[in-house]
This record gives sequence, structure tokens and C-alpha cells, in this order.
Amino acid sequence: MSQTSTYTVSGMTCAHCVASVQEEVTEVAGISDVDVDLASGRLVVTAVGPIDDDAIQAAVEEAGYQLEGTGSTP
Ligand code: 9UX
Repeated sequence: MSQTSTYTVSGMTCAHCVASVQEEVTEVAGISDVDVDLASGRLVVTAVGPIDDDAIQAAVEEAGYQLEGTGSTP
């Protein structure tokens, strides 16, 4: 069974930003599908097994952006 997790990415301002996030997150182990919406910043990740939130966050940061709702304050 696959599962999905939804996150919000801040800082994306153009389609290339979206492509960067998509590329990095797709490389996370076990991830089978990644959907990124520029307007809302919504990131939906699909995987066959458990989704490692820390790995997703690291991938987003690797692309040059931040996840909202992670860290100390919302
Ligand atoms: Mo265009 Mo997106 O410079 O970071 S790629 S805004």
C-alpha cells in the first residue's frame, strides 16, 4: 500500500523552483511520486513505505527552500 504525506514549502517563486524541489524530493529513498504546487507551496509525497519527514525536509533544504511547520514556530 502506498501512503502520502503533505507539506508546505516556503520560498518557491517560479516554475524552476518547483522543478528543483521535485527533483530533490524524488531522490529520497522509497518515494514514488512527488507533486508540487507553486501557488500554494503544497508538496504531496507518495511512497510505498513509511515516509521519513526528516529526509523530505533535508531534500527541500537541499533544493534551497524551507518546509513550513517544521522547527520551533509555525
Ligand atoms: Mo527563478 Mo525560482 O531565478 O528559484 S528559479 S525564482
